[in-house]
Amino acid sequence: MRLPRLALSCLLVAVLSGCTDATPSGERTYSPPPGSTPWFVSGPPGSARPSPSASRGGPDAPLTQGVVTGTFLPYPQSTIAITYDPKVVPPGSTAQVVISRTASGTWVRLAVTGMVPRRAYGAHLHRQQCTSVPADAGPHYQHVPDPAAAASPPSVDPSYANPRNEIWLDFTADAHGAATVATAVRWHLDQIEPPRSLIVHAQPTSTAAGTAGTAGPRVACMTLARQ
Ligand SMILES: [Cu+2]
Repeated sequence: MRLPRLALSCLLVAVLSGCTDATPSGERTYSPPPGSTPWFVSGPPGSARPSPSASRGGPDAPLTQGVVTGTFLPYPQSTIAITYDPKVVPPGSTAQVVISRTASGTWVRLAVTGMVPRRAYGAHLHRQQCTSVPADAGPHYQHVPDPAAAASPPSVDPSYANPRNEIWLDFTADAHGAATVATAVRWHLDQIEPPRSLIVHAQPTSTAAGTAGTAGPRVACMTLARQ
C-alpha cells in the first residue's frame, strides 16, 4: 500500500510541527495511516485500557506492534512505568504507546496525561527494558546502528541519531498536562530485538552534531517488552 505523499510527510513531521487533525472539541488526535492494522498484544481491541501497570501479551511477546499503557510511579511501586523525577513526571501521570506495522513502515503514537502543564519533554524508544536505574534502558533504538557508538556511546552523529533512524516522540504538555504525538518511519522494528522501553527526558531532543539525540536527564521509563 502506498500512502499519499502528503499524509506520510504529515506524519513524519508530526512531532516537530504538531501536524494534526482537530476534533470539534479542539482536542488533537492522531490516526493510524489508512490501511494499517493495529494489532493488540495485550488482547483484543477494547481490552487495552489504562491500567496501573503496563499490559502486554506475555513476557516473551516482542512489541513490534501493539499497545502498552502505564501509570508512572516511583520504583518499586511500579517496576514497569517508573518515574525517576516526580517533579517532572508526577506520580499518577500516564503514557500509552501504540505501535502499528504498516505496509510502508512503522507508525508510533504516544499519548500522555498528568505531565507538567506546558512543559516540553524529549521522548524516544530505547533498546532495553526499564529498571530502577535510568541508564539501564540503554541507548536509543536505531534502525541502522551508528558504528561509532559501539566504541564510544551514545550515538550523537546526526546522520544516525535522527528521527528517521530512531523513534522520537518529543511532546509539549498542554495546559492540562496532556499531549499526543505520532511519528512514522519507513522501516519495520526488529522482531528479535525490538525497542523495549519508552524513555521520557527532561528536555526536547537536540539535533546538533555532537549532541544529536540527547535530551537531558531520563525522568521516566515505561517497559514495552521484557527481555
Ligand atoms: Cu531517549
